Amino acid sequence: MRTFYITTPIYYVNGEPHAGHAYTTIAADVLARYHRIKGDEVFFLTGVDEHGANVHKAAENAGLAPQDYCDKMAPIFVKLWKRLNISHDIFMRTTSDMHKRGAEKFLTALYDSGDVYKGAYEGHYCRPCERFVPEKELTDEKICPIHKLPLEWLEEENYFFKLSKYQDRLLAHFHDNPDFAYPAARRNELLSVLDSGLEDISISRSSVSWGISLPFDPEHIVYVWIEALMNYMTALGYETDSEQYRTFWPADVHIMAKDISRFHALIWPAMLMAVNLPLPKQVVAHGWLTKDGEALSKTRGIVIDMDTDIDTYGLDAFRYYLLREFSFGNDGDYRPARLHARYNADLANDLGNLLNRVLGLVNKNFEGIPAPTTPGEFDDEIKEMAQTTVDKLDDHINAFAFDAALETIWEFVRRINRYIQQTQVWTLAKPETKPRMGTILYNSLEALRFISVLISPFIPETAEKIQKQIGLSAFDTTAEWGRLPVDITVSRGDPIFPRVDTKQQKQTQPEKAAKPKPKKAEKTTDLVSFADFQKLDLRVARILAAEPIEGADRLLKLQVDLGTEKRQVVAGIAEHYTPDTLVGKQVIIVANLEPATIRNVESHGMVLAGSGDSVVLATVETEMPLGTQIK
Ligand code: ME8
Repeated sequence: MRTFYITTPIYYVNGEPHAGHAYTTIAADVLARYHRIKGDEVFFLTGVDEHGANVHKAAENAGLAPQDYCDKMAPIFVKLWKRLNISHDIFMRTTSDMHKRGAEKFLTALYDSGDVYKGAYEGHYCRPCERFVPEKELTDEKICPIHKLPLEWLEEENYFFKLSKYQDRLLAHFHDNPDFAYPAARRNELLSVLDSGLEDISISRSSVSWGISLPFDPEHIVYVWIEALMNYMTALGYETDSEQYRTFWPADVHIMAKDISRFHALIWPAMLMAVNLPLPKQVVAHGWLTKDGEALSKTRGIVIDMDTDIDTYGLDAFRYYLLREFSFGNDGDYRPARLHARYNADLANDLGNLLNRVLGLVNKNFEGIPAPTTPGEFDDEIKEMAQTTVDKLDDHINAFAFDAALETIWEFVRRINRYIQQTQVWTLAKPETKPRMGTILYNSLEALRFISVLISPFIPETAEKIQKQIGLSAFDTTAEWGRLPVDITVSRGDPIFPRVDTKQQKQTQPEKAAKPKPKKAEKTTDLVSFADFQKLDLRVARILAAEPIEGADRLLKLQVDLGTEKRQVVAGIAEHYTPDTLVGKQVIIVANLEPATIRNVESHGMVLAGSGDSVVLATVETEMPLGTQIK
């Protein structure tokens, strides 16, 4: 059996967990769940980093002894992971005995390797990073390049690790394993650090008291970062060389944000090289989650209110939004209005309505799931697409492209909606066409079962609800066509994504971007004649490309295909859609609007969108030929 060991960072307990921590942990959870359904033996680690000066200080501020403080904070993380449906196998704490003993064993081995020496250290120190900032990273202002805070001058007697000695071996490792540090932007950053030369690093602190003593000199406390990295091994039972340790080490994936990839992809591998242990296979770093374009900061009030959004839309919508909206390696700006739009469009409309519709038709026309006796047009295409979706999904997940993975699944969801439409299945209830109706509904239900398997790593509660409504008694994780039994009773089909009251959303989500809407309603009571209405040429078009317009935050320049011609249209939707999410979408265009020049950009037509608390593009329920007229 193949094994898969995945880790998140162990988070500092000097503050409560926030949406940034949630993002990494949910992404790791998706990978763990995906590998489980593929049949791999999975070990998924998350946990907390409890030592060091910052945690000590937070304990003092809280008026608690450090251990008592950690004992109070750790359960807050556990509680959040439970709420977010995280399926970790271990919640690691660095104050545990297992970790302490394992870290001592590792430190002894490191010392015995001959790569540790004692020396004096003086330099510019960043408290939040708990590290000396190397000379070459220093600016004239002497501020931390990560935290942008002033650095302290610190002089200490420290133990050092000969990191510089591993420069060439690390370079060779990067070259032999192009995906070791991932994605490419991170790899290139780390390669340039390597190219500019590594300095030895201090691995102990004599000014810190909250931590683990060096076994070879108990006067010194191990530097919290060096200790924390070892947790990935101590958690498995490295100290006793346990069966679990031998099964799962080396880790397949260490996942984190880009702030800490140097520790994981340079220092940690060098430490492992020194003690002759295998290196983790991949160090993967995603971008920052921001709010209104700014770094999250509790003190500055830049926070993401996860609780409200989960209460309003449900956990799965929150998980879906985080993974679908942002491209994994890049920074992503969190916008409740976009969560709202995704909820309505992708979840409630595309998926929820499909399930409801199919179950409704089965209930109305059959006693339980009908047998697929009468093949016909489109059936083979659907079956093939089910398989290609599985394959494409695998490629995307292996590349950590969660957004593309979900888009691939949703292409299949939309294809099934179109299948229903193309076959006009609801018209086939007459006795002579009923066997064909049964076959189409069987295929649609089997497609929904497939979809539930594929979405289960991302939105596990929804996946289970779907299979339950289809009538399956135990969750079937196998993506093989034709496994759906016939004659079982489907349920009534309560909406899996019920309508969210926008008033409730408005109250709980005071949005910076939300502007009072002009009261158009009174005006629209003026009636127009049918002849006037007919003057409008509304057509289905596809967005081919989208890009921002310099100096116009609300506008996007779109290239659209109307079937017979291509057009450029300016749309005021930039606050609600990022360009990459628009490409490929079918929209409705007012094709005979007078051309206009908006901010020096020509616009030939107008894209229609629902415009209320959020802005959602108007589209057709299932895909239609480009240029189709809307009447
Ligand atoms: O660095 N966007 O702990 P930490 C995305 N204890 N991810 C974010 C984020 C944001 N705005 N903010 C935090 C430590 N994260 C050490 C780790 S591991 C051996 C020791 C996530 O509490 C992201 O995963 O500062 C980032 O790398 C991590 O939290 C930092 O957590």
